[in-house]
Amino acid sequence: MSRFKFSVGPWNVHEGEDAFGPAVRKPISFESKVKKFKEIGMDAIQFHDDDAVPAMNSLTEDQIRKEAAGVKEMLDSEGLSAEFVAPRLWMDPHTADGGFTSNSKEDREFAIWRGLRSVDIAKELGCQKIVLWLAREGTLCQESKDPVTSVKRLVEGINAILAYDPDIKVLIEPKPNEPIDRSICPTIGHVIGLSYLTSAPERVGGLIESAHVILAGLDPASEIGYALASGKLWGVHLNDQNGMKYDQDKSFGVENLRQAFNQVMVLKKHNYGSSGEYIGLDVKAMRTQKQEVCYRHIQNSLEIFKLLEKKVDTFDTAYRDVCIEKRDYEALEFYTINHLLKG
Ligand code: GLO
Ligand code: MG
Repeated sequence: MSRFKFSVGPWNVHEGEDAFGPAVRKPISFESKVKKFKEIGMDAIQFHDDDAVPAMNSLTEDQIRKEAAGVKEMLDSEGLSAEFVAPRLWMDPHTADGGFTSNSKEDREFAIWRGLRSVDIAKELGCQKIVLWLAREGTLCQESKDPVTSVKRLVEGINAILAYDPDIKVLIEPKPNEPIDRSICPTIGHVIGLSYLTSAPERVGGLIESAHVILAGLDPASEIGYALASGKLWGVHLNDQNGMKYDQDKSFGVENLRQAFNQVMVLKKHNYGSSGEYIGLDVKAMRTQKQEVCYRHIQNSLEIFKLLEKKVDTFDTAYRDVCIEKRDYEALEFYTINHLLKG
């Protein structure tokens, strides 16, 4: 029995469109996704602001809160919690040049408005976490934005969210590129550094996604360890990625099992989850997957995580220590691979 709690977002069951082709599966209603997530074994749902309150730009602040309260009732009736709300600052025409760091003052104000509405929605849904995946905060053309000004603008945006509610926590989800070319916050080190520039560093932390770390050419378990050592790992998006190419969001562990094993190891060993943090899965079904099996990637990721938990439990730490003592890391490496290969 896993001691972890798991979460997923409605965008993880999508219709299969990509940059070069249209949807290949039928849309599924939010309600039926939520029911299915519960059935699969999820404990919480991750939200974009407009997953909870569609077309929110045309609603008043009261209407937004009311709609969010309705979603909370639905979650309660399914026995699910909300993990976080993330303002979707990459879809709207106002965010073509980024949100908090846009060159347009009006568009920066729009981004902050969406950030504050995300706080309102989070409160209604009973959660304290705002995730900022900074999709377009960076440049496509380096000369278009001064890098110092951009960092200051990002800090201003985060400060506005922190000032709006004293209980809210901001989790930055770093990603080095895609859709932006040069991101302001490419890694968790940048996130942690940035947290100390804000008005409430103790309320600014990170959410690490395995694929984003691999896209930065780094190792997920090491990045997770760095954030844990800093007391700043408040969310994870586990998935997998075949090298440094487009963002793939593959099922957890399907590309690099040893790397996945080491992520589970560090999370378990250092008590991730003991303050209520979730194991979030940010996985996408392959485009080839048919309608009737379009949740398979979530089921697989959960199952692989749990199987790897068992591998962590049965990892012979006494033997590891002997190898360390003798400085025989070839032996340790062989043992690890052999352990993973055994049924
Ligand atoms: C994309 C991100 C995205 C975020 C989600 C929550 O690369 O991983 O899926 O995690 O929008 O903000
Ligand atoms: Mg993610």
